[in-house]
Amino acid sequence: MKGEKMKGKIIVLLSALALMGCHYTNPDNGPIRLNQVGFAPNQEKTATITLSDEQLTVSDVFILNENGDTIWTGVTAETCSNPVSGKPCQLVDFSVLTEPGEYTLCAIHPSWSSPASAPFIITNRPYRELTRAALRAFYHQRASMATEEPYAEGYARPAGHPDDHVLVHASAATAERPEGTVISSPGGWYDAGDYNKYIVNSGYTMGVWLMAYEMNKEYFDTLKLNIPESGQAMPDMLAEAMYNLRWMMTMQDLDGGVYHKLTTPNFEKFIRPDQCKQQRYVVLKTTAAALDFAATMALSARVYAPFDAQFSEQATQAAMRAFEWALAHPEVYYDQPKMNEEFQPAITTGAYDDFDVRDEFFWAAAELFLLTHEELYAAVAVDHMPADYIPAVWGNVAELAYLDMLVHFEQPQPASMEEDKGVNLLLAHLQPYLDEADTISVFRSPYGNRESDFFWGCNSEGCCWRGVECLYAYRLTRDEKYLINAERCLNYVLGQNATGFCYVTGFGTHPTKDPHHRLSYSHSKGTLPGFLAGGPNPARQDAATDGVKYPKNVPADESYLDYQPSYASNEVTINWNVTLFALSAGIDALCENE
Ligand code: G3I
Ligand code: 9MR
Repeated sequence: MKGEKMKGKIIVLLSALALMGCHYTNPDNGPIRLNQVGFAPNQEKTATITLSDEQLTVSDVFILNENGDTIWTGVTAETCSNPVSGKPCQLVDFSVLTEPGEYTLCAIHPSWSSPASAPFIITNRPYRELTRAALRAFYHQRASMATEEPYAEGYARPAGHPDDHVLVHASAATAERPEGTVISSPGGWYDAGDYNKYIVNSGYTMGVWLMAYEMNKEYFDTLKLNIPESGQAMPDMLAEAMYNLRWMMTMQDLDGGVYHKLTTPNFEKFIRPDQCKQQRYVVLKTTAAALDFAATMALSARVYAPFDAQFSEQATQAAMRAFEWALAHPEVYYDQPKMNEEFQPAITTGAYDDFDVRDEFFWAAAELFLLTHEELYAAVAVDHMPADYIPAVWGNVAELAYLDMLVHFEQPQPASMEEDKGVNLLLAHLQPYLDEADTISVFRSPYGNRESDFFWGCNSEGCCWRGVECLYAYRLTRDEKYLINAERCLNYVLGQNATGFCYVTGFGTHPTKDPHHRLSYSHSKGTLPGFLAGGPNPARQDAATDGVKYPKNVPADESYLDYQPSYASNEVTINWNVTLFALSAGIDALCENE
């Protein structure tokens, strides 16, 4: 009894001491993990406390307001173990807190000197700035032009890669355009941390982009991006995309085929665009490039019709011609090593290789059918309807077709594509992850609970995209659980995760700071804001690179280095940023309508 009393007194004392010191002092990831960007008043709000085997629970949790007053005391859920790492964690649910303001969550634990979370905010528009920055990232990625004030918002840089003197590579030579023919293919976005431009990835990016627009037209119609085209006839986000679409059009050869990429033979050094002098080439026309291009152009023809009829018509023609080329060349795959055996100069940059193009046929045919209602396209779509439901990524685009057909169900559909089928496939795909979020997840997230959740680009291709899928499910069912799980995915990339990083540059208290990004690295002002890092990747394809040293024995969900040379965990890419803003915009738009 005496011992119990003593223990009680010690806890009270510790709590008092800790309270006095309950302010955020940890410059890196403290033990309390939460969304560092903010919450809307009525959202679910949780934090995850990471513990150690020596101390499996915290004694108290409470929340302080800006004045240091305790405005909430709560309890933690029972200690459970992170299903990926086995580490003990406790979840705190403080959803009852709805008053806008800035707060700190404190948890008392004898071995912590500073038991506070990073400060977090509750506000009515939590993700508008994030969405805007994630979209403005694409302005920074623009090739062939300088970024200038007032648009560059502090990150101006000179132009590089005019791409008006691009050579046709031997692999892409035709009678009309023999090897060495000079073509002009300016504009578009740099793909990623590197300066090349790849059609397959661009196509996927445009698909997610334009579908996100259609899901949240009103939101995007009023979102000001401060780009040179702002104030013109179309919404800023469509104007930004147009910069890339116009480049994509230049990648179509006279015969309708589409070059796989526009690239230097080898990756450039970490220098500014204007310092890059390597010759650029357009390389091999592939089936995947033609089909991703066709799908993109068909989708663009629909979306831009109200704003630019001429472009819409041009896009329709380009889509049809690329599709026809693909039908005539159904198996031209991008096999870089094989290509290099045959043609010079050897090309060693990103491959975006894909040896199964059934899903690309499905997507292109579906988009062309939605646009033209011509039976030919319906037949090809039905022929290529996939057996499995696989989340959309650059190399598997079937789900984009499903989702686009689903939200346009008022239009004719290819036979055998009944509404229930598409909806059921999506919901069945999501259910196990939603169950995990409620039961085993220490992050309350439908993402990050399996080893297999961690791979190159998983922050986007896994996490943000799962959130976007949840937004589609919410739209189709209006069942709140899908919206909550979309929000949980966003919480995850914004800080409620195993590393404690907010994986978006320039956001949160512990953001990614040193991405594998030539534009950031070579800029005198440092890292550009609004970019999503690839994320934890236990495959560590970059482990042999100089300086890349992952800590030993870290679990899959912590296999991440905020270090520029780590291209397999810390690169940034257009296809990843598009899922980030599709998710944050979708949630923000719903917060706004509340
Ligand atoms: O498909 C297999 C899967 O079966 C296996 O379980 C898993 C294990 O790691 O690997 C899967 O393949 C991975 C593939 O992506 C599909 O996701 C490869 O290991 C992985 O190496 C590959 O990574 C791609 C990477 O290029 C290397 O090719 C990324 O998805 C892709 O985003 C990335 O793209 C690069 C461009 O080439 C160049 N520009 C930058 C860009 C981003 O890093
Ligand atoms: O910088 C390159 C990055 O954009 C690519 O995604 C990555 C994978 O293709 O490759 C990076 O380049 C590295 C190369 O592959 C290996 N040597 C180190 C390069 C980075 O400095």
